Amino acid sequence: MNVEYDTLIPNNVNLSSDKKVLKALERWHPGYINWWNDLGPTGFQNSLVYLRTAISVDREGWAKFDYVKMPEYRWGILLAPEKEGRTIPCGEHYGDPVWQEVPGEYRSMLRRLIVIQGDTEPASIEQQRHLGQTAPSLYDLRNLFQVNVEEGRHLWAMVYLLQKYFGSDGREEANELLNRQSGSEDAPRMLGAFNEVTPDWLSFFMFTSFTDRDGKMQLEALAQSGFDPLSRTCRFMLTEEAHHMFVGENGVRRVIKKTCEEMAKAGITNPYDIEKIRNLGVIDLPTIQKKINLHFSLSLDLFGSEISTNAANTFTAGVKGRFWETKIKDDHILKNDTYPIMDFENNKIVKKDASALLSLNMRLRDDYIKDSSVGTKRWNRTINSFNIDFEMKLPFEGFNRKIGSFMNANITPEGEVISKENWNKKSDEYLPTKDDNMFIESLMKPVYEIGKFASWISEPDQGIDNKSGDFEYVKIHDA
Ligand code: BYC
Ligand code: FE
Ligand code: FE
Repeated sequence: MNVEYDTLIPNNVNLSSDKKVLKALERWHPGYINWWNDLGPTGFQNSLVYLRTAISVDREGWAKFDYVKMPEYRWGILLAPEKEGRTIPCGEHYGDPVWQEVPGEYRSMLRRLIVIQGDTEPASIEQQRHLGQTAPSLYDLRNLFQVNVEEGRHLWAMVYLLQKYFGSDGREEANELLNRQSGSEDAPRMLGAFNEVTPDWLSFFMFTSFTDRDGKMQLEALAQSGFDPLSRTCRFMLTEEAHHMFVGENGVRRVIKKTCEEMAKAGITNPYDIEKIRNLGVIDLPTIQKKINLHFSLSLDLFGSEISTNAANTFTAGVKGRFWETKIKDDHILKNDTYPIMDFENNKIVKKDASALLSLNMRLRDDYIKDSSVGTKRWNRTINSFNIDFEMKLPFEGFNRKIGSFMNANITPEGEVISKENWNKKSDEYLPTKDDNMFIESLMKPVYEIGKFASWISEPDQGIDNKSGDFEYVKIHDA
């Protein structure tokens, strides 16, 4: 599959012979660069960052590594190769050939999904924009910027679909994607978690572990779309997504490891000896658990309501499938099927069967929880290896929710329903307090020396692109 790499916008969609779309994208480009300069990473725009750039969509050798100034990153439009004979994998058009153009009846449904997906990408960059100022190492600084430029490319991916397939309203939506802003009063980003702050590096690692993993699940579901250009776009985005979750999961693991190491060195065995542990310049395990509670619950909200007609409609239309739809053994239409869901009725958690079609958000969320638990297992293996009696846990799914059945319910991370009064008394044990956040913030001092790491995080086991730990991942010019 040919990638045009000499053009302003690298692509494998033959933009040079698609003048209208090329023009629309070239018109959008300066606004994007302005947005990057205003709301992308603060500082470091002249620094040389050792980044990977997607240059092909082959499974092997799709990326190349080199020093790049971020504003000169080659944000390209790359779709995974067409699968010959691909058919619509779900819904009422099951088995029909996939669409290469947008079906008129599903136009607004598709546009809405693409806009929501597109909105999250720049939002995350805005949320992370100040983190470069406090990076714990050059290695981590580079990883932050890698995630940032790729989320920028994901925005390009959605903007291409809007410009190519949705005419003038697509162009308007593309502009709006640069106008909304994370946390803004007047024009906030569309989904809750993308208006929260990411004030410190532990939050960043939690975000990339849990919120980027929602990205993975949603992209997997959209990769099943009967609208083939969306499917192909998402399939290629997933290639990049794996690294984002690696950064998060491994980041959290390195924080945990450093805490355990320092505890062992100081002879502290009680993980709740918080003051003593904090005095070692590391983050105590109970506080890390609180961060998990926060970011996991925020990310669960991103799946929408357990019972959703939107989800049923997009599935029946063949516009959005389930996680690994083609591997599931059923009729892929689900008209007569049920799915076990969890609900909150009369102040009680109940399990019941609901229409499988209406429960698709819940199903994707269940798949997400399974996927997330792999990370927690790894973290616990690290804690175990130090013989410390502590276990990280994903909180109960009804804990701290703002969307769906458990909205406003008072449920502990263990899944116990309690009174509002008790919740208010106990919430400091469940979620990071102002003090916890202030302590974490106090540790956030930049470490830009080659091969050095901040006190609260251990070195990675491996460098990037087979480079060593003391490789100069970022050559800083005017930070
Ligand atoms: N916040 O039927 P419902 C990523 C709205 S992350 C605010 O329950 P539906 C990334 C909903 O829009 C992946 N509003 O839910 C990660 C609807 O409003 P309208 C992003 C919410 O529609 C890290 C109403 O409530 N991609 O890529 O079935 C870094 C009723 O909705 C929220 C996608 O999400 C919320 N949390 O499902 C960078 C894929 N939840 O329309 C990037 C595209 C729901 O009635 N989006 N609402 O006004 C979708 O598939 C669906 O829109 C959702 C919601 C799964 C988000
Ligand atoms: Fe993304
Ligand atoms: Fe991501």
